[in-house]
Amino acid sequence: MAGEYRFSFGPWNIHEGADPFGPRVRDSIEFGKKLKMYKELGFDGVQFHDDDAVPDMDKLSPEQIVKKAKEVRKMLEGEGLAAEFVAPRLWEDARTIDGAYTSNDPACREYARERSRRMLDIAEGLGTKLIVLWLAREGTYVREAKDSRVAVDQIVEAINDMLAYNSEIKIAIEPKPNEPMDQAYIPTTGHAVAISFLTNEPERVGVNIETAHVILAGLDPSDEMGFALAYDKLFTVHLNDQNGLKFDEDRTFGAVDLRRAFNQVRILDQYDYGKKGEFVGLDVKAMRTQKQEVATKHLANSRAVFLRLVELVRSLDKAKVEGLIEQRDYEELDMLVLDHLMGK
Ligand code: 3MF
Ligand code: MG
Repeated sequence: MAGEYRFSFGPWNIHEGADPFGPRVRDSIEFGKKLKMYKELGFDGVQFHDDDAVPDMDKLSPEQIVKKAKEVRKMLEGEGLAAEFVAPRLWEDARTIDGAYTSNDPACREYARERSRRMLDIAEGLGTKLIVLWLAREGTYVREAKDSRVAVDQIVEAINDMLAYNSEIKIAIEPKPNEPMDQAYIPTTGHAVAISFLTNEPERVGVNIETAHVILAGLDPSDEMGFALAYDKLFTVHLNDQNGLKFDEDRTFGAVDLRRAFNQVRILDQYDYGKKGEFVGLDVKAMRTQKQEVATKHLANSRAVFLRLVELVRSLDKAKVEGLIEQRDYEELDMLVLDHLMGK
């Protein structure tokens, strides 16, 4: 069954534990060493920010960037890995303080568009056609500071620019309602799907649904996945877990609400997610309390939970489910699922 699914994570998922209130608590692990951990942990795909692949890319020429990306591709091949996607990191540079594509400063907007083109060169060098767009700072703290009508046009133009620059790539928007912004412009799956239809090539623009982000929006992750699947726009997922409306926790998949995880696996498995080459992507963070030697357990555990839940999804008595739906006995259906998850 593991063979039916391929899993991926990003190098940022093995991290040092710094948070806004305290410094790192674990040593950094060099990129090459992280790559060696992928297969051991059961993973085949690597998710990238552009500068995970090409550090300090803003100081390099386009040719140097491509050369470096191709070297990383060789490293991946050496480990039997593939790049799943590349995402432009548009939230750390001083020119993205006020947003990237929606910054009020035209020179900063141009930086974001240029950086996005270099990111596409990196994707090409790494050999992936999937781009993820987490629109981190496209939003406001103060509503009057930007025009939300104009912001949509600016995001659409930036996406059109990328679609035209490389005719083979597909873009998965990763919606998130808040953090770092108070209000983000593309907060949910519905917004991302809607914006795809404003672009020049809607079929090339879809979504990356992250469990925690959906929960932060007060919605249900499996229902959001169903919505995206209905539009054929679930290009990838960022599975994790989240305990209510707090900071983005990126907990181990299923660790907070096993039934909510079960329902995500259920809809993915039911609708053949992965059969067109999609990875089961994780975006999970080791807790700050975790010691160095065991700070990758969140990855192996998330994968193990996913695979156990595939078994539970497939062994749920479908005839019983249908019978209870027929009788409209949803209390009994509730109990059937609970018993199943409790191993009865
Ligand atoms: C933020 C995220 C990000 C994105 C990543 C890829 C750091 O909440 O989830 O992870 O997933 O940048 O776009
Ligand atoms: Mg994510």
